[in-house]
Amino acid sequence: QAIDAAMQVADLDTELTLVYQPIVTTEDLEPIGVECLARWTSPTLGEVSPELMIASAERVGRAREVALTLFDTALEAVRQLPAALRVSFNLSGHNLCDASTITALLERLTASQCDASRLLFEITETSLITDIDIAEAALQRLRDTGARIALDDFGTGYSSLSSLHKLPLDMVKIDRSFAARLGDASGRRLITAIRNLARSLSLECVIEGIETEEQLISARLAGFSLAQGYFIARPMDFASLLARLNDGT
Ligand code: G
Ligand code: G
Ligand code: MN
Ligand code: NA
Repeated sequence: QAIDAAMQVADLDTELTLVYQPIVTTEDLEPIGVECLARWTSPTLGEVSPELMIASAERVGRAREVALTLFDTALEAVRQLPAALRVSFNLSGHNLCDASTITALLERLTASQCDASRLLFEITETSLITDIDIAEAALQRLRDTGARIALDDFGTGYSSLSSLHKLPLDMVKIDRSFAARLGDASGRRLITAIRNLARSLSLECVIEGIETEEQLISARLAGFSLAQGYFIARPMDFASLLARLNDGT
């Protein structure tokens, strides 16, 4: 496969970057954090989606290297952003289930002297399926630093409902497929029920994929205080993020 050939020889330091998407309060659209999203520009293939990039890195044995390269960039962002902003970093199931990857991430975190409580690790429900005990141990190690854990794409998996209460979690991110259903009454009831479930477990809740003003208003009415999506802000490079934060818009 061309993608694996390109990944095998990729210069990760120069070909991988992060873009940043604000997470804001629904009340006044004030950013409370940013999610880091990977971008790979291959000299031979051009832009490759993060899903394909991550899958290829796993196939060619570079998943740990990719995670660590991106994490260094995320820690640099933590250093440069206002202390009130939390920085979310996505971890794949492969990363989570490899204890030496977690060890290496923790070493980078310590060496950076960043305040770990400003970091949030996002994991998906599907990443928990392979081995829930190993994943749980990894989450505990990450959380022991003071970093927080968010369950991403919430509502699309099927493993988590039974294990939700025993996992060390701080936040759930409601999958963007639900935001599209804010327009109809039955969708709103479903979304409100999910939010109530999160609330009863004392989990913070972000609704993702807000693409219109109507969806933002409905999300606010449904009791969501945090949101993310194209209507609020698209993922952007670091310079654009700083400009936007300084703008106050
Ligand atoms: O940025 P975009 O919407 O194209 O991301 C597509 C998918 O890739 C999302 O599910 C997102 O969580 C995932 N993704 C983006 N960046 C990273 C990353 O740095 N690590 C991992 N594991 N997944 C990522
Ligand atoms: O799985 P995860 O939540 O990490 O995925 C984040 C991905 O969702 C990013 O690739 C980002 O580009 C994309 N995304 C962010 N906001 C929106 C949105 O409002 N609509 C859609 N369709 N995608 C979004
Ligand atoms: Mn995410
Ligand atoms: Na998500």
